[in-house]
Formats: sequence, C-alpha cells, structure tokens
Amino acid sequence: MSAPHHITKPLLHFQVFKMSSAPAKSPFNEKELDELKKLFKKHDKNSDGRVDKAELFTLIKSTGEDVTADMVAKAIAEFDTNGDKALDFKEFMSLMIQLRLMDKEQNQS
Ligand SMILES: [Ca+2]
Ligand SMILES: [Ca+2]
Repeated sequence: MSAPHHITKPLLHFQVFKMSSAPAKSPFNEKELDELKKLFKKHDKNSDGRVDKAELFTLIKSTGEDVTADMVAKAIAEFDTNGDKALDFKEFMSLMIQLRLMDKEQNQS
C-alpha cells in the first residue's frame, strides 16, 4: 500500500486552451457530451447559442454544484474567449472540462 499515487501535472490545464482549435481531448464520453448539449440548450433561455451570467448560474446550480454569482462571473471572464460576456458551447465545454479536472483532483486527495 506504499505505491505513490499518480499526480496530475498542473500543465494539463493549460493544454485545454492551447488545443482549443483542435478537437480537445475531452474527459467526457459521448453520452455525457450529449447531456451537456441538452443542458446547454435547456438553459439558453433566449436561444441565442450562448449562456450569459444568469443562464450559466442556473445551469451550474442544476448540476448540483454549489456556486455563487461571483464564481460564475469569474468563470465567464476566464472562459469567454471572444469577449461577448457569455459562453458559447465551445467556451462552455472548456469550462466543463476544467470543472471535471478540478473535481477529479479533489476526489483523489
Ligand atoms: Ca442565451
Ligand atoms: Ca463568448
């Protein structure tokens, strides 16, 4: 029981951004991806293909995550690559991938 646990290098997080134009290696399987698409559509209330701050807030809440409006604002600031103050599906996926990676790290410790 003394084998060292595999440690995820922090570098991995940045690769998500670097590879954003190529099909990024997603930690989600097809079914999960499909559910994320549905989730995105469901919470995109005005159907403009993007989730704004309020839409993203209810979306993340619905996944059972404990978020604050402040965290959502920060997430949008970080993942909104085209500067429209909302996340399109691609930007949204970057956020979800990041959340999944963070989740994994927390569960491992
Ligand atoms: Ca919208
Ligand atoms: Ca955007």
